[in-house]
Amino acid sequence: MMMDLSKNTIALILGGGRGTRLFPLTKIRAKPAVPLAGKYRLIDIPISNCINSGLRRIFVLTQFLSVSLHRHLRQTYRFDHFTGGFVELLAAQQTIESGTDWYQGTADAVRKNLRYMDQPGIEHVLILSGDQLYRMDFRDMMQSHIDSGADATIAGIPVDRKDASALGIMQLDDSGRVTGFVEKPQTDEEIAAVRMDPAWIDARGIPSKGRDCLASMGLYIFKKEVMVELLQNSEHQDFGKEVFPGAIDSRKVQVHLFDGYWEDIGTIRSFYEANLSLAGKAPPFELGSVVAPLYSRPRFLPPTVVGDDVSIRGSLIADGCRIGDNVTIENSVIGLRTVIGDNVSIKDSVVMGADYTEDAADVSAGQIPVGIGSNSVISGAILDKNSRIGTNVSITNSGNVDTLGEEESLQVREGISIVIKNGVIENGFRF
Ligand code: ADQ
Ligand code: ADP
Repeated sequence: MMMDLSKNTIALILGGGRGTRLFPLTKIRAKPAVPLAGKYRLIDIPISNCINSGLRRIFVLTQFLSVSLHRHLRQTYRFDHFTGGFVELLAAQQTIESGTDWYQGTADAVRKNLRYMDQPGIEHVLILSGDQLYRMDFRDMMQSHIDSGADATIAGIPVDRKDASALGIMQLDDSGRVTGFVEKPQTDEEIAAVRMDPAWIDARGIPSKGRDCLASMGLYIFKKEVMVELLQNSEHQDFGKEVFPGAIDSRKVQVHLFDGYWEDIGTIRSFYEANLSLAGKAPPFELGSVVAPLYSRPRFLPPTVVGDDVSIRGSLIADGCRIGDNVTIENSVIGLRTVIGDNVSIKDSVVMGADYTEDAADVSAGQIPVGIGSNSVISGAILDKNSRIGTNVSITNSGNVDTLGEEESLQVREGISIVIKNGVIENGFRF
């Protein structure tokens, strides 16, 4: 019989520290609220995985009491009275016991909210990251956790050595118990100390394909009382840096192997590439899975209207868009309510769309309307929501700039041009 997580498990989604790696997308919103794939938000991924695994008691930990995040959660995840389910936002707050600090790290964020785990019948706590794209049935992970009798179970995925230095790398014994844990090993010696024999991975039914490191996916199941003990009796700030390295000798920490698509989307480049990978043929992650759907806020938008002589290749087009004549869209994501003028070309870009549909009458004289004006060319860019791109604009980063701007409407990070939320780009602007 399938595991039932509905009564004995709580999920805690780590919604993000300051989110500086996703600046400027996170400058005015909490990371979990960042739009993804034209109509979702980052937080929809872990929450959908929870719901599809039968887990409906969900806390989201965030640094900012973000209005847009709160609204999205409130309007989307409404469980009926009989499931006992909830999605609740726990923002870093000042309390007498925990002081005035923001969360100092992942473990500290959980420590400051331990009292919410103290609910009758809760035996396990599932800790998830808020900035990853993957689909997992947490019941399988719970099965491994129960079968091995572990105090804590870490989801692990084989990776190449070149990816190891950005991740927590684990060494395992033959029973799958974690015997070594190094957070983000940088030197060859550090990696050698936790390297696995690819044959070990092959022997467990996962083709290693030469991958000789086992990375922590940042997804953990703890026995609740063990987690409380580990956090209450230490000052550890971070799971990867301190809690696991300190716990593996005295506690039974096991791995749950996973080998599906899994992508960390915590940086501008990985976020951009993950969005575009969803737009292509045979995407690595199926947005439209029937067995494990991806949920988001239901909206009542009209179908997208497309003009004459429009060519759309390898792209996602969300609802409520208005696309003019003679437009070319290639390898791009076009988000909700995007307005595109005539003779526009969009390539390799993530256009997030708009929060509202602007009537012509709403645009005052001289103001640039929301959307992309006629005769503009956009390539290699992220256009955040409600941006106003004028006519005859070219945003192609023709000079291959890597980083630009802090305050301007147009910024560049990791070689990707970004027009910030509500940003305005004047007619005829060229970059
Ligand atoms: P990182 O992703 O580098 O490595 P971290 O920055 O701690 O670790 O973020 C983990 C998750 O927690 C992210 O979703 C992040 O947004 C969130 N987070 C970070 N600080 C937070 C805070 N103060 N309050 C709330 N949420 C916060 C981790 C592990 C590695 C593992 C990778 C896998 O440490 O061992 O390999 O995840 O991606
Ligand atoms: P972001 O995607 O940048 O996080 P938000 O979700 O905060 O953005 O959306 C911002 C816009 O959405 C606001 O300008 C606001 O007018 C509009 N909005 C949508 N729903 C609501 C609502 N229920 N209450 C108030 N404003 C809303």
